[in-house]
Amino acid sequence: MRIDIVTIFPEYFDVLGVSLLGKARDQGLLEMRAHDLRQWTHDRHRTVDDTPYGGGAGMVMRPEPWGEALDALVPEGESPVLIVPSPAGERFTQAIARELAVEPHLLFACGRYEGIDQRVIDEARSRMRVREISLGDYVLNGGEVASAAMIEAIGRLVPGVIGNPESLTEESHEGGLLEYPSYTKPGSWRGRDVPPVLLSGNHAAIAAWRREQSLDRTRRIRPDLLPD
Ligand code: 6GU
Repeated sequence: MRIDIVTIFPEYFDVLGVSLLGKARDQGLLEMRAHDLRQWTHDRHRTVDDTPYGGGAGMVMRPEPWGEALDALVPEGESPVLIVPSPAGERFTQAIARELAVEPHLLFACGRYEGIDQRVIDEARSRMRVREISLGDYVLNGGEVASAAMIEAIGRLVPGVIGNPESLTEESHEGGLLEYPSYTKPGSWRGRDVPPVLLSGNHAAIAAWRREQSLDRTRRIRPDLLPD
């Protein structure tokens, strides 16, 4: 999978060289590149923003550098998915991560300030699939951290990125419930014992206990995930 990111802060994406995604990049499974939007400016100050038409607080990103960036990064006849992180977008979920994990090419457009001139997104829709996506109901200063989170959620679902694919099926948000609690050695720590059922060797009892824990945790913390 190829992932291009356009941002005025490419250094935010240094994290993509670390840990699992970094290894996947070294192995050639994920080809991730962060591009500085300012390379597509032509004025002395490398301006990317301006005041909003209609007035109001904050600045809006001008369309011209974005148009040139998309022209440069989208090969003729190719249709990547353009992802525009925005608190005004649809809410990001594991289901969306799964949909995007099978795409050969994703392009993240990280806005700053009050966002990107809407014509960039409208024009892009005429030649590629566009998704405006929000991480959740809170406000970040720009799309960079949101993009990094989405890239991690999507990238780890690309075949080969995670060594043991079974570890993907048990986790929170894959089975519709929150994940059960996990324990490792030692069996007793600061007066707290590992639940005895996990030491029983009874696989059916362990599975039943884990399911009950998942259900209980989901009822307490995320009842909205349970069917009515
Ligand atoms: Cl995707 N962008 C920004 N700026 N803020 C957010 C967000 C995205 N998701 C939640 N808050």
